[in-house]
Amino acid sequence: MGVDLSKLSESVVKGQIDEARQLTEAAVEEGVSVEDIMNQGLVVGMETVGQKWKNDEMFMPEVIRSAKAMSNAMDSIRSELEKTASGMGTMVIGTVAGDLHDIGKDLAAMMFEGAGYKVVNLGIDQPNDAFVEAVKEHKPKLLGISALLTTTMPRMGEIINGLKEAGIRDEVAVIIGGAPVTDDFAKEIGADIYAPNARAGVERAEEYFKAG
Ligand code: B12
Repeated sequence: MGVDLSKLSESVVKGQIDEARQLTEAAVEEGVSVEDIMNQGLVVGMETVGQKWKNDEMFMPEVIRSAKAMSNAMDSIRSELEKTASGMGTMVIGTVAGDLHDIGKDLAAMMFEGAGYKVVNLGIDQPNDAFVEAVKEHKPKLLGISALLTTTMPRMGEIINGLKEAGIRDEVAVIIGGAPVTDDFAKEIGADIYAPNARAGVERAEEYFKAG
């Protein structure tokens, strides 16, 4: 009886790609909601991974494996996630030009997807214009920008200026993240929301929209 969702989070922490997917599929079959699968299983697992990484208890290849386990498990509930997705609106997310880091950005994308957003993931090394064009095309509620290098952080401000020049700055909330990014930096460049991690991103976006 009953799939134990803590086993699911454990399989993510351990990077057990097949097991995470099987447990996810079993939970779906038993009628567990995708919200519970995400929030009590997959997300909990990935948060533990984040903590362990910070405490030097896990190494990068293991983190990548865990992220793969989570995204592979999410593939099996994607159609269900998409059903709820329209309710939360669209998010466009990408990593800035000159920056090849995508692990954190993809985690943020997965968390937002899990929270019910339809996510358009532009990928890494995206020129400023690609963000502006994507906002024009997809009309997202939220634009997520990721940068992991101090040398590429300035692109974030440039993208916001690009939105202003295109006359669409007020049509989208801008959320930024990445290890070197801070709250002060977000204020400095005029971003709407800063988040130190993916879960906080979802929460802060929610607070931002609630505050209107
Ligand atoms: C893995 C890694 C790489 C991999 C990237 C693989 C990949 N597919 O992403 C590779 C090997 C390619 C790489 C290359 C380089 N890297 Co590197 N890399 C890292 C490392 C070790 C981990 C980054 C990571 O994935 N962390 C795990 C994830 C989960 O955390 P995260 O990215 O911070 O994301 C979380 C939050 O920041 C947030 N978040 C992130 N983005 C977003 C976006 C939104 C919208 C939201 C809401 C939240 C959010 O949520 C995430 C999850 O909670 C870091 C060290 C570190 N401590 O960060 C260095 C690091 C970022 N790299 C660094 C450097 C210098 C480089 C290189 C220049 C190295 C070199 N000399 O070649 C190149 C540059 C390549 C390039 N042009 O981008 C430096 C940057 C220093 C700086 N301040 O500028 C770091 C800090 C290492 C160091 N201490 O020197 N790197």
